Amino acid sequence: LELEGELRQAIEMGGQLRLFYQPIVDLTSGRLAGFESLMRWIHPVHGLISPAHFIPLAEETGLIVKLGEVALAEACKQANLWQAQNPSKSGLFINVNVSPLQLAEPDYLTRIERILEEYGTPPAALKLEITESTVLGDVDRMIFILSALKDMGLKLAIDDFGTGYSSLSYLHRFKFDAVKIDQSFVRAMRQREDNTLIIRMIAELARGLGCEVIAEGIELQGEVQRLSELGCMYGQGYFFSPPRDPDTASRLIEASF
Ligand code: G
Ligand code: G
Ligand code: MN
Ligand code: NA
Repeated sequence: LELEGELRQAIEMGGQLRLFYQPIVDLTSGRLAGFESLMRWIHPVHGLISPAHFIPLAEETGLIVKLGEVALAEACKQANLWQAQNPSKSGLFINVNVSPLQLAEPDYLTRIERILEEYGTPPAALKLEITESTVLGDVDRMIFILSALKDMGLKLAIDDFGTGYSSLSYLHRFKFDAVKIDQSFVRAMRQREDNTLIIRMIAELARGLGCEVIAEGIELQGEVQRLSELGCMYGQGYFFSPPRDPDTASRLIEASF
C-alpha cells in the first residue's frame, strides 16, 4: 500500500522512473537496428526496483495508464534526441511496451495521439509491443484499436509470441509489423540444441505473413547464427547487451556503423 502511494508520487514528480534501452540487432550484419525500452524505478530509499515488481502493481491499481503515458513520452523525447544527434541513423526504432490495460481505456487512442503531437516524433520511429497472452475483452475491439494505431503511423509488434492462447488467431486477423519470439523458446534451444522446431515454424509463419521476426533472450554467441538460419532477422538478449541507461545507449549508437 505504501509502495502504491510512492509509485503514484513517482509518476507525478518524474525523475525516478526512467527508461533503459536494450539493443535489437540485425542478426546477419550485426548492426544495431533499434532498442526495446524497459522501465526502471530508481527509488530514493530502496534503490533500483524491477519492473517485474512495479508493473504488476501499476496494473492492479490502474496506475499503468499514466505510467504508460510517461513511458511513451520519454521514448518520444529520446527518439527526438537520437535523431538530432545522429541524423544519418534515422532508421533506428524504439520499442515501447504497452499493457493490455492501457488498450482497454476508452480514450487510449486520443491519449496516444496527443503525446505524439506534443513531441512531434515521427510515429514510424516507435514500435508498440503488445503482449498477446493478455487479451482482454473483445477481440474485435482490439483489432479496431490496433488498426487505428497503425493508421497513426505507429509500428506494432506482438510480444512474447507463442506463450498465449490467441497467437494464431491474432496473426491471422491483424498484420503486425513484427513478431517477438518469446525467450522461453530460445532457452529451450540452449538446453537441447535440436529444440528448434517451434522457432523455425514461428519464424516461417511470421515471415510468410510479412512480419519482421525478433528472437528474444539470446545469451550465447552460437545462438546468433543459429537463429539467423532458423529465419530470425533480428535478435535481442544479454549476449548483445542488457538494457542500458540512455547515455550508455547513446554511446552504442555512436559506435554503431
Ligand atoms: O526489464 P525486465 O526484463 O526486468 O522487465 C520485466 C517486465 O516488465 C517485462 O515483461 C517487460 O515487458 C515489463 N515492462 C518493462 N517496462 C515496461 C513498460 O514501460 N511498460 C509495460 N507495460 N511493461 C514494461
Ligand atoms: O516481456 P518482455 O519481453 O517485454 O520482457 C523482456 C525482459 O527480458 C526484460 O525484463 C529483459 O531484461 C529480459 N531479458 C532481455 N534479454 C534477456 C536475456 O538474454 N536473458 C534473459 N533471461 N532475460 C532477458
Ligand atoms: Mn517486450
Ligand atoms: Na517478450
